[in-house]
This record gives sequence, structure tokens and C-alpha cells, in this order.
Amino acid sequence: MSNFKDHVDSIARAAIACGALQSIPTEAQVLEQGGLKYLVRVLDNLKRKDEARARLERAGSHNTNPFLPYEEALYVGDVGDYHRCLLNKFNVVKQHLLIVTREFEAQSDLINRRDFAALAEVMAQLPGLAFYNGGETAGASQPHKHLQLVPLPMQPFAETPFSQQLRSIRGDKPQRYEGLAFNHAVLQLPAGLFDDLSMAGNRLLEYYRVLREALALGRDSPYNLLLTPDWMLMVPRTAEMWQGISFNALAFCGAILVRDEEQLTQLREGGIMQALVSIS
Ligand code: B4P
Repeated sequence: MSNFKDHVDSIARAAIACGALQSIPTEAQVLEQGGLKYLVRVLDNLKRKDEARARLERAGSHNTNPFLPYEEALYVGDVGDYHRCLLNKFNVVKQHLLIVTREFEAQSDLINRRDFAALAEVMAQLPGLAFYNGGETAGASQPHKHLQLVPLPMQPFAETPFSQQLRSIRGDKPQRYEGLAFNHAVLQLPAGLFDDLSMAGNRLLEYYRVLREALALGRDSPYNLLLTPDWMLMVPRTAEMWQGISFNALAFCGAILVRDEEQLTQLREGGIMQALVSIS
């Protein structure tokens, strides 16, 4: 793949044309609360996704794992010997990629060196924000292991809504950024980590373990992981929802997705940070 981004775009165009890629339209707005800015997207049409899912299930197979078998039209390419890169079928942002294991592995399993090596390979070609919903309580809806990657920047932000805070972290020891009140540990990734792909998987795994230790996460504790080429952030989860609103990993970089105006009002009134504190 000489130009990975062009390759992804051309697969996406073909997948839209044949109806395999079903983007979900949203209205995005910046909400400022307590000195922090959030990117809040309100879904226009989640019903369409629910209907598409129901159709797939009705179509008969008892197999409801969307990644095995995967939809041919969403296939971007193999990554190393153990993973595939797929387009996210129900994407909110363009070029939302999934890195899934070729054989079934559980989303509740720990992320391993092979997973991180595959992620590094894709991130080296399409730098962005990678995330992992570790368990149902952390927002995962699919039990087959999948890392996700969305491109940056999340406009109108220069990177992500909280990147100004997260990028100010110095050093590769787990820290807490005081301005972000939810439970977390974050560290700075060393420059050039993605330049040496033979080592990147090992090094990312080390940092992942260090963060897990810092938060004293048990083997089955739910958590969210987020990383860019500059930082890695981990958030333990105590609940999937706050007042009926689900949050996945992206919420912890300030990118919030709600289903309707009513949920938006709930967040305006209750406070987004209060919600994030209560689920972490
Ligand atoms: P999960 O880890 O299981 O869960 P998720 O990202 O929270 O997505 P979920 O499915 O719960 O979607 P939600 O309504 O919250 O990821 C599974 C992934 O597989 C999803 O990305 C899903 O779309 C994808 N998928 C399902 N069937 C597929 C198939 N046949 N082939 C390929 N991929 C398939 O949110 C709706 C969408 O918005 C999701 O794509 C989600 O990732 C995205 N999203 C959530 N918060 C966002 C935010 N703040 N900004 C932008 N996008 C956001």
C-alpha cells in the first residue's frame, strides 16, 4: 500500500456505493463547561444503524460476529500475520478504522504485543487517535477483539478537545493531570516510538502495563485506553452509563456522542465532567 490514506478513501467510496458503509450523520458542536471545551456530537439517525443491525440478524445466520466473517467491502487489508484492518461500518467520522484479530480473541482479553505491533503498523501510515473499549462496562458492544483508530485533528480542535492538557504531560511515568477530574493515568510517549516498527509493539505494551499497574487494574477490570503518537491515557471504568447515556473511550479525550437533544440537555445540566467522574 503506497499511499494508505488514498487506499482507505477508495475502499470507503466503493463501500458507500454498494451500501456496505453506513455512515451516521451527526451535528457537532463545541460545549464549554468548567474551563474545558468538549466536542459533542448529536446523532441524527441512530435508528438507521439499529435497523441495519436487525436486518443483518434477520438475514439469518446465527453468527452475529461482524468481524468473522467480515464484510468484504469493508476490508482494507491484512496487518502483519494476525490482524486485519476494516472500515467501521457505522462510522461517524471518515476513515474510522478497526484493527481486528483474524482469529477470534475476546475483547475482554488483555491487549498483547501482537495487537500493539499491528496498531503501530497502521498508525505509522495513518497517525491518529487509537482507542480500546476494554469490556462492556467500558463501552464495547462487540466481543471480538478490535482496536479502533480515528484520524486527527477532530476539528475545530488542533488535535482532540483535551490534547492541550494531555500534551502538557512530561515524562513516560504514569501521572494524573489535575485539570481532568475523572480517574485516570496518563504518560508521554517518547518521540520517534513509531519510527522503529520492530520495537513499537513491545514498547507500547510496556507502557500499557505500566498504566495498568499504576491504576491497580485487575485482570478483568473494565477500562478505556486512548493513545496518539504523543501520549497514552488509561481510564478505569465503574459504569458504562451515566443517566442512561453510554460513554466509550472517546469521551475521555473530550469527544462525546449523544443520541438526541434530550441527552444533550442532560449533559448541559448535569455537567460532562461530573458524568465522566461518575463512570470512572
Ligand atoms: P465497540 O468497541 O464495540 O463500541 P463503540 O465504538 O462504542 O461502538 P458501538 O457499536 O457501541 O456504537 P455506538 O452506538 O456507541 O466497537 C464496535 C465497532 O464495530 C463500532 O465502531 C461499530 O460501528 C463497528 N461495527 C459494527 N458492525 C460492523 C461491521 N459489520 N463491520 C465493521 N464494523 C462494524 O456509536 C456509533 C458509532 O459512533 C460507532 O462507530 C462508534 O465507534 C462511533 N463513536 C462513538 N463515540 C464517538 C465520538 N465521540 N466521536 C465519533 N464517533 C464516535
